[in-house]
Amino acid sequence: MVVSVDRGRWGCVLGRDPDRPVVAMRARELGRTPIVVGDNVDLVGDLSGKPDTLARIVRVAERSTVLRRTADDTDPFERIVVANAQQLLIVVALADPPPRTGLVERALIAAYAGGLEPILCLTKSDLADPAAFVSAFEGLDLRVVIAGVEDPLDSVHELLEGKLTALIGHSGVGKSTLVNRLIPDADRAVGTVSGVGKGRHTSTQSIAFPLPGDDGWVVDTPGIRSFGLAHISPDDVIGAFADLAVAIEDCPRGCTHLGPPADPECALDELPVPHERVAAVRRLLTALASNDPY
Ligand SMILES: Nc1nc2c(ncn2[C@@H]2O[C@H](COP(=O)(O)OP(=O)(O)OP(=O)(O)O)[C@@H](O)[C@H]2O)c(=O)[nH]1
Ligand SMILES: [Mg+2]
Ligand SMILES: [Zn+2]
Repeated sequence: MVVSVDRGRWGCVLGRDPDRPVVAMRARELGRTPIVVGDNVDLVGDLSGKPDTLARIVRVAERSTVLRRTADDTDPFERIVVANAQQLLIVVALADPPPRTGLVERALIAAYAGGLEPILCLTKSDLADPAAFVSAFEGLDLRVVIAGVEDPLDSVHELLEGKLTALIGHSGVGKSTLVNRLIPDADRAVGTVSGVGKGRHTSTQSIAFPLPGDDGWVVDTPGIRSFGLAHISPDDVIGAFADLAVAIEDCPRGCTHLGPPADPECALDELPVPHERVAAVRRLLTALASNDPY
């Protein structure tokens, strides 16, 4: 598995020994195939992991999930943030920087479209109460964990057990702080939040760490400012909700599923399911249609 990427060199682990990653390059025949953290790859060459050795990646296995984003909603170049993660931990500080729903909605959309189960993870619970922010996502059956520095992490450990989970969020929300609490050996640098609402970017690379005591992994990622979704359609989002996905087969061609007045004949308005869920999914579709990546 690829655990790190740095300027044309991939750190790969055979099994779970992160102390001796095999450093590899991409074999020429792979061209510009993206290879990202979480990818399972085939290696040839020197696999000893000794200093100054360089293996070659000759094949990238088919991915079970893909978290993609673009710089903004018109950017044709999508990057893959992480491959094969079962879960996306969307990390939001309850204060400093102040929480905003926009980035969370966009991360949710990317998770649903990419086949990852999203989890909302709230930090800095010592500074503000979570209730108001959490209520913005009612109706999505979204799992929520509170993981401030003063909160016990039992429930987080439970959620992460045996899974590959990527952490994502604005700079300064406490991703690396959380990774260090979960994995003391990770020794991630932790920053200070400078200025109002703007963290400096302390982490500059994505790295996967094995969770001690079970076979799960967490991927710490650099803070993001925006989350472009140029490659995602409303149907990709609705696809994550099985009953809604079946329903929209009855929508007229070109339906954006936002409901009246834009889509007066949207089949989501005919459903017997609780109204909050359709409303919550439509809030995501509105965020997707807004073309505002921030
Ligand atoms: N009060 C309080 N501060 C916290 C909490 N969690 C993290 N911090 C502080 O927030 C600051 C930023 O934390 P980091 O862990 O570096 O944030 P990050 O999300 O990794 O930031 P980037 O690497 O830039 O993306 C540090 O000063 C932490 O000590 C918390 O629960 N409460
Ligand atoms: Mg960090
Ligand atoms: Zn529709």
